[in-house]
Amino acid sequence: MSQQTVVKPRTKTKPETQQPKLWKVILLNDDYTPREFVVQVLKAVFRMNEGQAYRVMMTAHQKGACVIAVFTKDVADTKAKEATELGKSNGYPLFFTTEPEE
Ligand code: TYC
Repeated sequence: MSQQTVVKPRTKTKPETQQPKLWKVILLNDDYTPREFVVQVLKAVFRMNEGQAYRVMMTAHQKGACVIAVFTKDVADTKAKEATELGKSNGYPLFFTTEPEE
């Protein structure tokens, strides 16, 4: 039997995989939530260490807002809600919001 190389036409059938859009979780400043409480929430919900949490809290405190991290939409929404609820259940107006990355 003679050896032949059969070259199949390369037609692309699989579409390129799209990266899901990432969402920022943003901490907003307020005048009532104690600084130490904000740090505790950042450590608990966003797994930050003391130093990271303190810097993010101080940035929000001084500038009005601070981006904490980016996640898929589901995770960003869940974490923002969980962190906001922690403030609410302790009587504080602490607020976390989300917005899509460019
Ligand atoms: N501004 C608050 C205070 O002076 C502390 C604070 C910091 C609250 C950051 C919210 O996102 C925040 N007690």
